[in-house]
Amino acid sequence: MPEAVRIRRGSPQLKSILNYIDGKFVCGPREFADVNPADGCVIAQVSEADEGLVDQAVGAARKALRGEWGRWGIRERAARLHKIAEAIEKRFDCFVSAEVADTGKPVALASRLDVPRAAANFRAFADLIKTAGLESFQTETPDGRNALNYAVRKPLGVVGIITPWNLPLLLLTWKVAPALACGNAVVVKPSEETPATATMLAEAMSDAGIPDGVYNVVHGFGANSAGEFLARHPEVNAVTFTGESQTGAAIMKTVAASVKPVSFELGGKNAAIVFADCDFEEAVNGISESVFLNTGQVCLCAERVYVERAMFERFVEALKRKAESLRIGFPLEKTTELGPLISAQHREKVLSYYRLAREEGAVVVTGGGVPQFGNELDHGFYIQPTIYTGLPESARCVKEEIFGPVCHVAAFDTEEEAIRLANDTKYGLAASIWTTNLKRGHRVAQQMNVGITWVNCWFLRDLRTPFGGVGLSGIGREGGVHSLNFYSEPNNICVRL
Ligand code: NAD
Ligand code: 6OH
Repeated sequence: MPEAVRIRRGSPQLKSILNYIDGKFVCGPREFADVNPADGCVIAQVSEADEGLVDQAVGAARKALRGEWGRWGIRERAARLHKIAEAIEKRFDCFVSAEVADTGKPVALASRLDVPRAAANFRAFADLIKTAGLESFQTETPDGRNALNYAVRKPLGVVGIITPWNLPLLLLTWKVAPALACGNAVVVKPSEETPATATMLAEAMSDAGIPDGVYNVVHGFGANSAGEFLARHPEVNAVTFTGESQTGAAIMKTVAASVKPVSFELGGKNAAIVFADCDFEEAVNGISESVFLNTGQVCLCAERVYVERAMFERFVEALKRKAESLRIGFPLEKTTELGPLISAQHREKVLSYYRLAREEGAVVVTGGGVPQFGNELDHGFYIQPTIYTGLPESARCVKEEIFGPVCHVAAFDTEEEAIRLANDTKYGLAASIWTTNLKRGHRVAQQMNVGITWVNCWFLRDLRTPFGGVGLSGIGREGGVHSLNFYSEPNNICVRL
């Protein structure tokens, strides 16, 4: 099998990233550039799939369902999923370097979060599919006899998986693993910004003995490109998507014509509530991580921080010190804590919010601009971690998802007010609550209008738990048995006894 990411002839630095269809790397008719956000250099040319190639990928997936993959039982599939996890770990350093080059995220972060989670995703769903049962009911009939109802899981068929650039391999495998555990074949469309690791995963699939056509990769963009071609393909049985809420709306329109199930993990404008009775240091560190991790490019990041008035100034000062101490730099430097944003275009969007915040009357506590390095990092898409105070709750910067290393901190006086402010959003993905009062922690958590609430922690994940959002933050839940329920169709069998 050819290498997933190849050095292009005549240009030793430039790689070529291809589509992967039916176990082969395939060129499309056009190419686009893959840019390293840390220095703005083109690191690869990516082959874009046209509608014909997307159709071939879907056809390969359909064929795989009719082949040995479709005949394997749960035990065999689960064993192969464990092998995929091992194959990822075998290539750990390659996955880390590719993810760092594509996203600009710090090598320390990719090594501790993205790549280990990719392997963990396969292990978690391999184990779960072996133990997850479905309900059964003994039904009494009017004539005094009985019937037995039980359900079995059937794969959906071909699943289209469309993913974003912020945690590319983590979020892709979060969907591929349960889809394969349930016996589906998949066609994935990774973000055009981060095509490398989805392509490298093809090699891990091959190492693990996953039959050709079960895992296919098509590269390209969204509208009128591979993303849309995949979503509207009549032979795709379901679409699972992670990305912006507006994109979710567009995909929903596209799939409506062929009526398929969708699972959407979308944007957020997440709140954190910090009570004066919190463990101060734990809260400052936790909020700092929840605002700045991955340069604020995690859907779960807090962009609205509500702090009890009694300690507002002390907290803002401590968070400012923390933000100013974050080490911005080369992603491959082990001590780097903050990398660049994903692209020049995304930095322009975040900077437009930095400008808007000032127009809306914000007090700039720290940041608000672009750092200067005096070296090649000045060509990267770096931005300062930024904290604002003083905005009215109606400000666009308090209402709209920015997706950068930025938060607005506001004071509150009562628990009721904090809950009202946190819930005053069209989104509803995640919240965090910081208090040492156990009863208050539970009480407030249960009133959060979101899919995921953390108390005295953030982004602490157990893969068996439901994950998703309410409102503009998504449709449905994935995680644990929720994923199995999305990626399979129950067939209820009623047997007259
Ligand atoms: P995006 O919506 O721009 O793109 C995501 C994917 O959708 C890409 O692969 C893109 O090519 C594709 N796409 C775009 N338009 C399409 C269309 N019309 N039809 C089919 N496919 C299309 O998102 P992004 O900028 O890559 O990621 C950032 C966003 O993702 C943020 O809003 C963030 O909150 C959200 N996100 C949410 C979660 C979650 O779990 N809720 C996780 C990560 C990111
Ligand atoms: C969004 O950017 C992060 C999503 C995280 C997950 O989906 C997960 O499973 O941890």
